[in-house]
Amino acid sequence: PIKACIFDLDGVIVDTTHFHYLAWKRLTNELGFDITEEDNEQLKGVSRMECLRIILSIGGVSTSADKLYDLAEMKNRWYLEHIYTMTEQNVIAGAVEFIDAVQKAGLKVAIASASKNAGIILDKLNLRDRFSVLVDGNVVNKSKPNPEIFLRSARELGVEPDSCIVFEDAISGIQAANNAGMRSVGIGSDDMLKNAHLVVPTLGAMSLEDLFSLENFA
Ligand code: G16
Ligand code: MG
Repeated sequence: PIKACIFDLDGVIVDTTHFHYLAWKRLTNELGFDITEEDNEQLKGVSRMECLRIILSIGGVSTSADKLYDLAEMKNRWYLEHIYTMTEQNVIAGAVEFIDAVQKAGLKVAIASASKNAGIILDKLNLRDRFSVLVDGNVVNKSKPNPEIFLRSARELGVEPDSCIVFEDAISGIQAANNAGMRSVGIGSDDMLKNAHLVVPTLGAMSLEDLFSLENFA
């Protein structure tokens, strides 16, 4: 039976994806090249340093280890400028309502985010208290598709991986959930997230009936 739901943060509950994109774009422009929305798809769910490596390889730029940290730090400062402007308007429509319904149905809920800023974002939007478990980029260092972040969430929730449902917008996140032996719900487009057990356009489109229909997947 399904006992818990594990939610990714960026792109599932809050619309920070565009803020990450703007900050990375600013960094690439600073370095003399550019990235597109399409490049940004590869950056979803991937840790900050891993994103930086991907971006530098797109631009054909190589740099020293010291400089890497400076660049990542600079991107993060620009990203946080956007984060501080966020209001409840940036919470994706219907997300909180669905999470509340899941809790009322007696299931546990956790956040599993690759972001080191997950706590800041949850606090800013007054969402932190809703989740009994938060596993983020400060405690996990293996990037999705490694299943570590979801396995750790299940452990902290006190449930078995096969009784968890993961909600993810990133290709790497769906793979990580599947690698953890969990059922996955893709948030976004069907053709992008083909490996998910179910795909819905947003969390707001998800019903408890859809959720419990996942029981039927072994
Ligand atoms: C998020 C984003 C990624 C971002 C990562 C690290 O993961 O999807 O694009 O690179 O966090 O973020 P930060 O630089 O804030 O530590 P998730 O797992 O929440 O989608
Ligand atoms: Mg995400």
